[in-house]
Amino acid sequence: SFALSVPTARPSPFGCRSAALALVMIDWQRDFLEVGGFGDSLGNDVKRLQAAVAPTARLLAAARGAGLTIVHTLEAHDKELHDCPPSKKRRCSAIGKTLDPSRGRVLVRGEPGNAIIEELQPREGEVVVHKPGKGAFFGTDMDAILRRRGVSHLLFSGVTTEVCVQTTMREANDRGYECLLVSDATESYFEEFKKATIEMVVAQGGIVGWVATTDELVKALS
Ligand code: TIU
Repeated sequence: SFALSVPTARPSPFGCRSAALALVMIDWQRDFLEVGGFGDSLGNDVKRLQAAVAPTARLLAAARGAGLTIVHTLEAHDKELHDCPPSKKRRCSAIGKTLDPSRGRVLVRGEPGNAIIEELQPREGEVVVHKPGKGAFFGTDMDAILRRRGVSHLLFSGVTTEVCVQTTMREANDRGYECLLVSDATESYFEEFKKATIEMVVAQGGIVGWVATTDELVKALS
């Protein structure tokens, strides 16, 4: 373990022991990034999310090199949708349906469309958390897994910035974790929502946490 420092993070310097730090990779799944998937079915321009894939791959490589805990999350429901509230199903009617046979059922665990994209595949020994909601702490073992490993500080990458990433970051912040959003390792279908999320995280002295870039993190991790 080593002392990690990001002196140029906003709104103030960020630091911790590397052993206390985890990289949280939120929902890098085909459902959100590919044409024909869930994000597309909601009317979004899914191509926008591609911009964050290469920076995230660099961040992931640096985090692995530094020996950080790596957690991958997936928005995924069980086959019977027992863990999908009727309210969610009513407003996202594609959930559980087969829109494209090659992708299987939408947002259902284990289906081809529910897999993490090729570029960011988890490795053996990394944590994979399936979550029924937008936040990764609701209805999961996320908190227990992190605490058991002595993790107190979290780096966030993923899609989409203002939905699953921000929800999870706020859940973590309320549980006492120190959270940093990696600004170019996250992306949204809405440019203005990503920008607003970044600004609201660091406003008021860091009311939700910190923001820094992949370059700043790679430097701190190497
Ligand atoms: N719709 C949207 O922007 N996002 C989601 O539904 N899930 C995640 O953000 N992962």
